[in-house]
Amino acid sequence: MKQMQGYQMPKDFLWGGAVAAHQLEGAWQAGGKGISIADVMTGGDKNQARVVTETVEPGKIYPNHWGIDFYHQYPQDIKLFAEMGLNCFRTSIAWTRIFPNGDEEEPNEAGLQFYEDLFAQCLRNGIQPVVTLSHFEMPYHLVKAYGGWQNRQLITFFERFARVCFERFHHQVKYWMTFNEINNQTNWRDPHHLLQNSGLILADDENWEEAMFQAAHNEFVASARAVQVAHEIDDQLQVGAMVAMCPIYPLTSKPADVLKAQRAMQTRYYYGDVQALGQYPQWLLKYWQRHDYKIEISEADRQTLRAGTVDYIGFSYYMSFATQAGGEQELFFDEARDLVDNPHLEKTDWGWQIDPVGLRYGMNWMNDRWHKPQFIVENGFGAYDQLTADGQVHDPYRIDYFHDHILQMEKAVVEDGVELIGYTPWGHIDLISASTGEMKKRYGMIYVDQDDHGNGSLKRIRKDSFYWYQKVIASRGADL
Ligand code: BGP
Repeated sequence: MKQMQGYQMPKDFLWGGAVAAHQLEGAWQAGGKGISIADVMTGGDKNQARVVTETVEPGKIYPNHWGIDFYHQYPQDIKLFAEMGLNCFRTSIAWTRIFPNGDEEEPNEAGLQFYEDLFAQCLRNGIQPVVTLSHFEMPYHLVKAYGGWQNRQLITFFERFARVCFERFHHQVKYWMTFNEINNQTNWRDPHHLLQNSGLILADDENWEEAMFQAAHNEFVASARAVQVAHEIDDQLQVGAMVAMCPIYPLTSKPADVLKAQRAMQTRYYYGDVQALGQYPQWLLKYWQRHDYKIEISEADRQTLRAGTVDYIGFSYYMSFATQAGGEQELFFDEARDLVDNPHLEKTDWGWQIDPVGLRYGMNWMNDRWHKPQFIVENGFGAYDQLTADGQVHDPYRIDYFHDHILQMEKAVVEDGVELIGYTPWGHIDLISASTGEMKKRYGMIYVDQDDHGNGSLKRIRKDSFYWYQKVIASRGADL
């Protein structure tokens, strides 16, 4: 295993773990919860997009229905997180626990109570909750009855949801994020991802790009309203964006490759431009013009975007990509997905290219561009873990991954001066994979005994990485 002395992070640095409600809570119908988009997505296979069903159909597998039963087991789980040394815990609030259909006037008290109790348990254990409002789990009713985020009415519904959460939890939760990986909508046009990110179900002849731009715009306005509302309620609240940071490098130094990589970065990160800088970049306005896209943006929207810029940039970091120019085709959105393997990098079993230096690169890139504090709210290594005969899980590969990434993170902070609020590795307790619906794609430092079909004792077992991270946190990042 690697050993290298890291830098010590400041005393108030947040060391945590990150999850999302639908990937671990289970109890999909408890306490008056409504049906979310995650509830109608079946389990998938490795690297296969998940299937969205019209309703919950008997005989199909819906792994989000059971998660890892965190809904019932959280009191003990939080204690285990405290034993690990976490001082923060990122989770999301399932919108459907608070507004089961999304468009009600009044919230569901049982849902609010659940989160109040969960956050209280965190605080009792010295753990500060960090909350994402919408993490791939919007009410399915808003998809079916309103067409998802293409519809401006959702701005009102989301604002109401955000207000209720800020009012109820502002004494317990300081750091918030609005939409998880908001920029992931650019990358995918398959039904699973369009639904997961923006609640879009499109007919074959609909222009996905135009729909995606409108949906993203409405989310930007909703997010900016949420920032404003949070600050009205409590000026201590910090509301962040959440972008998926996957740097895209030019495969070679050929100018055409470099230009293509630059444009791929522009397409992926214009979301951050809007949320951090309060306006759309020029190249995108030109792009809409050329394609004759009519995106409904009012003057009031523009003002809202300017007034509701985020307080910090939350981001996930798993991998980087490379790209190369080909032919004369127009660059940008479709081509932003036109990615090639980087011959200098290795991959996980799911094909994600492992690039610790890319984390430092991405942090510097965002710092130069958006000038906001940052918060690494996801980073991790999905792997097949083995429960061995000694009843343990030995995961040196995960320790190596974290070692290398945390070291680069520390360099970005100490050597490059990036302001970083904290670090919450993804799925520090095993949970359901968002992209595949599998349980066997494990990220945790805590093993959960359960298979892809929901069979297992649900017993929690500390992996080797648990003890390693415990030691890292105890030394504030110096002992890697
Ligand atoms: C991010 C999501 C998470 C999470 C993670 C790992 O995109 O915000 O919800 O699941 O990636 O991805 P996966 O579970 O598909 O391996």
